[in-house]
Amino acid sequence: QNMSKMLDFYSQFNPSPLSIKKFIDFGLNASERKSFIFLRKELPVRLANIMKEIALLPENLLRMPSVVAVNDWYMRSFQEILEFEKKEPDAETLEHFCNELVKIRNRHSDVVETMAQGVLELKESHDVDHHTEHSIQYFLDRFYMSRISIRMLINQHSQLESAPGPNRSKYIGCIDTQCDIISVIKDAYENARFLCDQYYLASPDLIIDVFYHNECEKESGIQIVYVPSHLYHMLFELFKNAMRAVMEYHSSEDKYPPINVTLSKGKEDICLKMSDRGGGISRSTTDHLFKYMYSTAPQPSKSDAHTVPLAGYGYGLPISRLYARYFHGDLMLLTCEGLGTDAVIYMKALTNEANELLPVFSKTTSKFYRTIVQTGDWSNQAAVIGDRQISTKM
Ligand code: W6P
Repeated sequence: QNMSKMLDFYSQFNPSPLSIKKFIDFGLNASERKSFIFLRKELPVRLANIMKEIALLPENLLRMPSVVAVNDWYMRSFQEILEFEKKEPDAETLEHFCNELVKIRNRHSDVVETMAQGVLELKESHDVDHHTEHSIQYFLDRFYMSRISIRMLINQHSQLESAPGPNRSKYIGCIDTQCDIISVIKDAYENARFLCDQYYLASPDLIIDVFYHNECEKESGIQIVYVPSHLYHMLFELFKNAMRAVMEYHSSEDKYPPINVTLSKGKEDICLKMSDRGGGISRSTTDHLFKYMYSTAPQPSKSDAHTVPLAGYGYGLPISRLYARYFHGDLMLLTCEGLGTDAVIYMKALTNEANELLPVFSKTTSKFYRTIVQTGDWSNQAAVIGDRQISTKM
């Protein structure tokens, strides 16, 4: 019907990625009216682009009740925004639009958990082959990234009015123009430590070291124009993992090696390295830490939730990496089994290079969902000496 025609129409457009610099210019100079006119096109474009990909998911996943629910939310929100296509941008419309955005934001607040539930429903009812798992990984990275970006747009719009004026704060929407990285680190550390103390009755100390490319910055400390809530999310996740590793690895001792955070600022990048001496993990395990299917285990029941405060990897790591990549940064793990793990967060130091990284739907996107997992062209098994069997090529 009309719905699928509108989806076809809006999915033809590519999303327009904004840089942090553009978000700031927008917040300082643009009127709410200008923002409205941009969003009433951009939001349907971003929604349609990802809804087209939902439709490409393996059929048996699409049938799972949780996935049906998520898809319904997207269709409703898409339609609600289309209501504004031809409206006059008067004060009444602007206020109505803002209220609708808040409604939509609330409707989608549990999307991550609900999608995870859908994947769980699939796992419990079907055998999931490698190909399906690969498609789901590919999709969820794009889907959650799309969601991060749409929420960013909604947040920036709904917080526009708080910006102008002579005693403007250092915030533009959820962007902090003087984000003090050290205090975000300390905040995330303290909150993770609280959970760690509750569970293990002790916790590792934190040591922070800072390195500057530009000596002058010693005075002010390392500041960055960034979304502090995104940085907090990544750090809290990394601290929980690091603390758990340290506490478990040194459980028979009464002293725990500290967690070291090394912060550095160069010309292009701001780098944050968190090193724990929690014994590391094997490379074979490391490969799995960013996989949604691997992390999708039945959640501990609500009743024993209080006993596992530093629980599981969950979706924490893959989503943290999306937050890092969203503005063209990255998150990496380097682990030495028997020693410990380094987790590194990279952020762009320049606001005009911190561009949104957005999934784009195109005719070729569906290929990624169809591609058979590549047949290996490197050997992957040790030969059994004396085994007479000769393996044949397909
Ligand atoms: C570990 C495993 C891990 C994941 C993420 C961050 C830190 C750590 N430490 O042992």
